[in-house]
Amino acid sequence: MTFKEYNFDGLVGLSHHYGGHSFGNVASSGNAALVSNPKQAALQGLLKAKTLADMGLENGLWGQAILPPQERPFMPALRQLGFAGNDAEIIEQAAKHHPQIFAKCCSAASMWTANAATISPSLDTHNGKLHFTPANLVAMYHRSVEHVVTGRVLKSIFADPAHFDHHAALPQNIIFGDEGAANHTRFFDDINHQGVEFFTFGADALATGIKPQRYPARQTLEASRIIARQHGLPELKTVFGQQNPDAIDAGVFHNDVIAVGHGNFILCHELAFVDNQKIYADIEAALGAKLFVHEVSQQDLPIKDVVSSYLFNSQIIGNAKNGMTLIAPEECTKNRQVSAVIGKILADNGPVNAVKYFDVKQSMQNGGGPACLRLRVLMNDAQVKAINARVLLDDDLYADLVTWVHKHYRDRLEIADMADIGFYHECCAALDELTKIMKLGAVYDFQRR
Ligand code: SUG
Repeated sequence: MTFKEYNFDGLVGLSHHYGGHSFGNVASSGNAALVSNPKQAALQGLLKAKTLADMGLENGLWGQAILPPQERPFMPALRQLGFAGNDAEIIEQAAKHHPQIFAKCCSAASMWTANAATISPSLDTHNGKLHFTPANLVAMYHRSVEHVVTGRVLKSIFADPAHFDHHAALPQNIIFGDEGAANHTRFFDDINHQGVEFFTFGADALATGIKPQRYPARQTLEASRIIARQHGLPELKTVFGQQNPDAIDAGVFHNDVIAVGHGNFILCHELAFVDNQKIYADIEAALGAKLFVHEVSQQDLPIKDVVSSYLFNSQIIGNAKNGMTLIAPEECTKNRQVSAVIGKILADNGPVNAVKYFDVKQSMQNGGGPACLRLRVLMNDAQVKAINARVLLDDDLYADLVTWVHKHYRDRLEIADMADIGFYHECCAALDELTKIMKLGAVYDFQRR
């Protein structure tokens, strides 16, 4: 069986806005209240996905798919918070009297599908099935409401129980804080063989070990352990490592803002982990093969530039044999030190030999780069065939989605605009049409009442 990696990119939702909802996400906090452009955001994301789909079609090395956005304003959350009446009354009360809570219930953050779930390919798991655990995202309220619909969407796409195993999100408690694939990287030497699953956590919530002081440690060791256990990963092929608390306090809220791994390669900053050398050694030992490491020093790239450029939130695609490509945010071209670091990455003897820049500025302004926008799923042909929805991105789906965005999205959105019941109806009409385009079934609450 040959396996191929599919990147599932999140389609940006109609309510994409700058709400300053994420404490510790320096980029998003700094841009709070900026006017957003949801149409441009969705088109930027789709163009990145389509470019990667075309490249993958040409070389046969990877695939590209799309995950849908969620329903916002999110009525089930508003009802749970005590707002009552019909939809218009709920929106009016919430927006008027509790505008901050209302805006959180309008967040389009599900677009960062790296946080949607943790996925273990069938090559690694105890029963030879592909395992999914939606992330509970408990650290931030506006994200903690995502997991039910995320689970529903994943079950709708990956429906066949012969191939796919779905778990519920972990309990909604900070001891079990889980941020999904943003803190999970799979290494492998041969794409068709068992790999090494590497979990990074911000703190051990059950111990008095080192922790960030200023900003929250969103992912806990306990959460990572549960996922490894329920996916049935062999101990010898699983590595746990702690994120450097100083980096979290500097705005590195997820590990994928300071490290990225692919195949037998890791690119990271010297402040990525509590003990970088031990982590490289543990991964290499579990891999049973050489791990190529490119570590960037604080001198070459200070941590504040790590956060402003999002260099480490690049995707890495391709393989060691044919060469890997860095899919980097355009912001990297604006910083001389970052350019010099990229020059060094390309010049060393590691697997990366090309870089391609993408404009995903609308997402970047909320602290989400190219790698945040995608969820990696390694599948064989039988698993791809078992997919139950129209999610694999080809010319036709791309054309349909671009037309759909042009038809439904606004090009200017402020928080106050979402307080209008008309906006909610606009979003529901658009999403209802989207479920038909993508053949998803009734995944949204407004379709199930
Ligand atoms: O969870 N931003 C997201 C960004 C997620 C990036 N994902 C990864 N690194 N994988 C977050 O902080 C901002 C929304 C706002 O503030 O309006 C937000 O949720």
